[in-house]
Amino acid sequence: MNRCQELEMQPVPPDLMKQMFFNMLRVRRVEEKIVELYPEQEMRCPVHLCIGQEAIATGVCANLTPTDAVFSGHRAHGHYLAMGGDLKAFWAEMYGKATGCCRGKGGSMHLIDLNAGFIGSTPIVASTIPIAVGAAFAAKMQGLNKVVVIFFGEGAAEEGVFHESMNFAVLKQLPVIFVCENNFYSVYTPLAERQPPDRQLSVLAQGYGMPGSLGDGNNLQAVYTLAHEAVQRARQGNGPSFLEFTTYRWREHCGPNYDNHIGYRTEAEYLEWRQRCPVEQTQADLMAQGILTPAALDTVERQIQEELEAAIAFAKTSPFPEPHTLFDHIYAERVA
Ligand SMILES: Cc1ncc(C[n+]2csc(CCOP(=O)(O)OP(=O)(O)O)c2C)c(N)n1
Repeated sequence: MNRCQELEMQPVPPDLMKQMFFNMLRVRRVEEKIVELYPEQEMRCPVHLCIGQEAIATGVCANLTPTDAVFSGHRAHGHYLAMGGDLKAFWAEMYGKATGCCRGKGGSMHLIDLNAGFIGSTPIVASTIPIAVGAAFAAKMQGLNKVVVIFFGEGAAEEGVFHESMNFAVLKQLPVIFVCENNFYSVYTPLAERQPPDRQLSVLAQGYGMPGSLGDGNNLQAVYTLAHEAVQRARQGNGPSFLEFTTYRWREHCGPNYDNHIGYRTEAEYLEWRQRCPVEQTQADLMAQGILTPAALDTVERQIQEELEAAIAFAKTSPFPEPHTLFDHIYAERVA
């Protein structure tokens, strides 16, 4: 199932590796907390967890700044957090509160933090791809030095608009990076039932006229390295790139539980990927190289827990939106 090409790994500065590891660990702990609290029935929105896939969000976003722009879809928590999305506003949104990043009206699949360059996520599969390309077009027309990244699953590459967007991005040489998180399943349907076995998405992208690479999405360093190249290319005005990363979602498609027992995938396959946990692999590598110490890890784990507790308390004690605001903020207000 792992079809990655061998990548000549560029050295990444140790401090940056450590910082990316901490960010990835934070995404994991946030989602584990969702798993823990979801049964309380206070979060009433569907949740699509990215546990197992965190290295992609973290490694790609480490190359960006808040003046860049990131878009995503239904599995967006990692992307929002990796861009530095506000944690309190995140939790408040999960609880449907007025202090949430969509004023409590969106839930898990509608996350926005403009200050962090996280322009937004929506659950309609592939719907944010043309919006990201439009944002890249606007940035180019305005002469802004902005890179746009769109995260999506391999299922989104089966939508027509994906192909139109790829074509347009090449035609206009836009500063956009298509990041496909290939976790091999679209809900319960495996890739083999949806796409031809000998057609690799990264090669398809090359057919559109942009560089397409395939990397191990569970290897933080590999993700960072491939994304770094693509971001530089976009910043230098050399147009779009396509990055496909293989990975695996551990939990059910939608919800906090495991669903291997229902038969669309095997427990053995899950266990094989579980062995390749991006968090544990990076932690072991950094420890072996002396970049990470047990004491530093303890400190960060404590900081993450404290930050999480404060954010959850904020969310739980925040008010629900007032009923009369239901139809507010549906459309952007005209500025001047
Ligand atoms: C246009 C559209 N079709 C179908 C759905 C239902 N749906 C929600 S998520 C999903 C699977 C998408 O798979 P993929 O893009 O590979 O992302 P993953 O869930 O694996 O992260 C589907 C079919 C939808 N939300 N939008």
